[in-house]
Amino acid sequence: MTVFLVIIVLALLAVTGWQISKIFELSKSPDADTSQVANNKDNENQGKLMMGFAVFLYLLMFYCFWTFTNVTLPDAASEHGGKYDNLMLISMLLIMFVQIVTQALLHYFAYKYRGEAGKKALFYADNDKLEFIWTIIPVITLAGLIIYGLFTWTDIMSVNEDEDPLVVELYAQQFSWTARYAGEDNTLGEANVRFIEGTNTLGVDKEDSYAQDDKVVRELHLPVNRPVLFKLRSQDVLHSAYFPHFRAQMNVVPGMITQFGFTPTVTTEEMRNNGDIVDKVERINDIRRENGDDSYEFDYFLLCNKICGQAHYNMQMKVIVESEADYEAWLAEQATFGESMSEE
Ligand SMILES: [Cu+2]
Repeated sequence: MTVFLVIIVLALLAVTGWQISKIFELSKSPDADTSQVANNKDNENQGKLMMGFAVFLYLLMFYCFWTFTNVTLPDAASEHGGKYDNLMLISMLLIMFVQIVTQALLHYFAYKYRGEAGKKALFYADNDKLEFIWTIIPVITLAGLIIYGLFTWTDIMSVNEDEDPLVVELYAQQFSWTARYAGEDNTLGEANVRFIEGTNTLGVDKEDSYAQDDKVVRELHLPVNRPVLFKLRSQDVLHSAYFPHFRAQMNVVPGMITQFGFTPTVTTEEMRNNGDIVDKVERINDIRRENGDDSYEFDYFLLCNKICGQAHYNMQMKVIVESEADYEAWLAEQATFGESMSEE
């Protein structure tokens, strides 16, 4: 209802503005220039405005860099993360360079070649040499960028099975994540949506011998420097498993298993002591203190990055990266699937 009223008020304001402009038009002195064709003065003003707009764009850009770089992600916490960040940095630098030059030229030429009475545009059909140059430079640059990107992609996406990655299933549903560790045999038991019953919320096959030692948990613990291979399943709609700090993201698709592997290299404790994170946590806590909220402590998170419904924004799971010993101790405390099923 409020939205409807706001729309009506805005529409009425627009009509008022339009009517006022008509009154101004009518109240002009009869000898004023009422021609619809732009004269030299109009063109001069428009040209200067174009230059002013370019300056505004550059200032806005510098302002944004200055103000918002402190909300970007800290250094990557995974082995492949550095390569990903490099690719991103090189692409952004290239885009920045090209846009700074072309914006400047575009706005300057709009001013320089503004309309003037008696000035006639030069008729210039084509120039093969020029066309060749402005085709070949983007072709080489883009081909280089794409090939570099493809190599990086292959490097990130290939999972080396010889490294014996820790296999963990991530199960997505509206609006939560559940993790299933593959247990002693490092092999996940079969699962199917038809087996979902009672506390077996992931639909794990109770008859499957590989499933007995699986461990279903609501918090993800990862040993530092050990490759992890995530197998992703969804119960309902499309979700996307997103680990911003590890520079990892993969769609979670109902009816199929997708995967993503990475090696965490920075423990939660180490990341909490990272300068950027210390600053960021301090700033967040200043705001929280003002609002009378409890203080916040940094943690890695697995988020959902696909708008999957009403509570999508809150679909998250805490991720703890710790030493191998701490991880083993934590895992030993978790009940196996076989144990939790026999308790029923
Ligand atoms: Cu989701």
